[in-house]
Amino acid sequence: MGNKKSIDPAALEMLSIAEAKGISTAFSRVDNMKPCPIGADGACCKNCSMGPCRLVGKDEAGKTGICGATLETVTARNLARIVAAGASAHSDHGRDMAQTLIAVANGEARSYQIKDVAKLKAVARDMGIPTEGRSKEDIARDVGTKALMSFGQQSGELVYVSRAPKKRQELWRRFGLTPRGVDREVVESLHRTSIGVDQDAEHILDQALRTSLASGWGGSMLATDLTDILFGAPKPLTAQANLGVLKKDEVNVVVHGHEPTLSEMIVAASQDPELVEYAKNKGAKGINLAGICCTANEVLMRQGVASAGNFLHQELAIVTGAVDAMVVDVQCIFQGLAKVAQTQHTKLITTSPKAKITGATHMQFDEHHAYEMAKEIVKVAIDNFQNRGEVHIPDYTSDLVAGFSHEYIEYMLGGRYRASFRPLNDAIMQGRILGVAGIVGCNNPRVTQDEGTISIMRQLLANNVLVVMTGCSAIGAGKHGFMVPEMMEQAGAGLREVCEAVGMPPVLHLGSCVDNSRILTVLSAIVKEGGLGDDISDVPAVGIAPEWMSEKAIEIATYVAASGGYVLMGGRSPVKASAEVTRILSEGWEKKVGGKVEFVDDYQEIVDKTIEHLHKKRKALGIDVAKERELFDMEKRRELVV
Ligand code: SF4
Ligand code: MSK
Repeated sequence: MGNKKSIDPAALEMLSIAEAKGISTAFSRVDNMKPCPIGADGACCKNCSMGPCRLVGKDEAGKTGICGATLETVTARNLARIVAAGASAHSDHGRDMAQTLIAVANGEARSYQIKDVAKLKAVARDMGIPTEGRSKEDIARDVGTKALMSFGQQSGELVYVSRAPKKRQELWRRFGLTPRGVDREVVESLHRTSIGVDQDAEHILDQALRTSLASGWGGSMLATDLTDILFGAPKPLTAQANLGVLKKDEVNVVVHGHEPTLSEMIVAASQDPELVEYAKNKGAKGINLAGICCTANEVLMRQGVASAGNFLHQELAIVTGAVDAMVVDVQCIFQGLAKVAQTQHTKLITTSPKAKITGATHMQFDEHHAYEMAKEIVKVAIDNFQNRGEVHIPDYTSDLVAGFSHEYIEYMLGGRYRASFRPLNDAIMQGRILGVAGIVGCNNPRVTQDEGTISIMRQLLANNVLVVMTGCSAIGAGKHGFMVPEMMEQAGAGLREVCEAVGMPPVLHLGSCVDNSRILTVLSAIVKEGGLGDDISDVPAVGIAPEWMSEKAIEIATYVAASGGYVLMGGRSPVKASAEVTRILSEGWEKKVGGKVEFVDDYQEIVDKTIEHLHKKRKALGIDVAKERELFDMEKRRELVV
């Protein structure tokens, strides 16, 4: 890893301005804040006031808490709590979407419509809700209610568990890992990890697996589906990314956070002729909307709204002096934004009833009056345009193609009448595509911004690995120009041939952090299509989060492993203190659930391990020798189906 703060020239340009002006950002604060090595490695317990206990002694006594908790127990408990926090963040997002859908169905949130009726019916079918002869509102009310019930469900199985391959469902049942209810699993994790409850590392980590599944196949998957129902399943569209998307002569509104309910309305408000006229009267040429983090991904995937950048761009966007309002909801929002905003004219506006920031203006969002609220917020930005001081927008933007929902991938591969994953499975079986890698996750100022994402992706493409992306990694790839069809040039010959035939780029943007659930759906569809085993753990696929920082990233990694996937996380391991917990996450989980999580801080090693794993899976499937392309007739196709 390099010593540079970022490989993005726009970030470096803004950082030199921030430095010259003495503006503190995460990039500068990281130099003054050394991580506590005890906490970083998972060896600190502060679960009761007999401690905190720091289990760093050389002998057994030094590795035992006052209550007698061992290093293994403490490290496992810490990880389980990280997973529970991540699962609650994604799932609470899903809960909000369910409540919005019900309000829309009841006619109480008139700013929204049910845009994707086909998806509504597909979800209803999966939930066992009748659709025949019913209005979309009635179906939506039942879907929203059933979704909401998943959170408080006390027993049985979450409804989306049935979407997983049969073998996987049976495995979860066999080990008692099937999630019962979203909230129940999170609460049980917190209970079991409090002082004096669950004190067996493997048993604690089993609950971490179950809690993560409650998000992956529950809260997160619901968030994705319900958002698609309300705002439409994404389809490919072109847009732009990086700080250069801000406009000098227009009112710039930046939306940041995770939830799409307000930002979708802000998209509409920014195009409202009355407000555009108002902006012109104030001396601006128009209203320009851009996003940061996953709110950006939500409106990018569905509306083509430009992304001003990923996680570490949030403060830099304000340093440009061109952001008239930054509107935030929940998750991944630096408290430091308030101080940076004070150095400029920018209005920082918090909107969620769950999140206030000292020093910011709070305009609480209410879905029942969503459009009016969005107009008020945009008006605040317009009124602020004339207060701008010095403006410096770095001249960097890249074009990108986003909007690959799993539905669209199926359509893209098989065509309108025979939507199917068959061509992808065939390409993997023939060896044209070595396998699939999901590169996901955050930025982290402890490593060079975007370096891990880009260097790993570049090598995997050259090795014929199809790359799917979400979250801030996806924005990183977009900023560096990797999400356009021309990037086929970076792909190996086999991958390139497939991409050319299908007409798809070799790097697919699948959406926001909750949309990692789309990766689970794609993997299940690949298994169902046949020829690549009968469980997700058989598919040559790897998940990678090179620059992760959030609890949500650990939770995603855990549900991918629990679903049978191999996950490589960059950076420091939060379980490094315990060799036993490190072993359980790797060998232990691989033996139990077929997937595993490993922390590897060298990018080249991540690439090497990925390629090695894909070959290992191919060998197990008996497809490790490249075959010539063969046109399959129906009889041969039937033989393939297991
Ligand atoms: Fe120490 Fe045990 Fe209390 Fe943790 S729970 S702080 S290990 S005494
Ligand atoms: S926003 S969780 S920094 S990906 Fe989803 Fe980005 Fe990570 Fe937040």
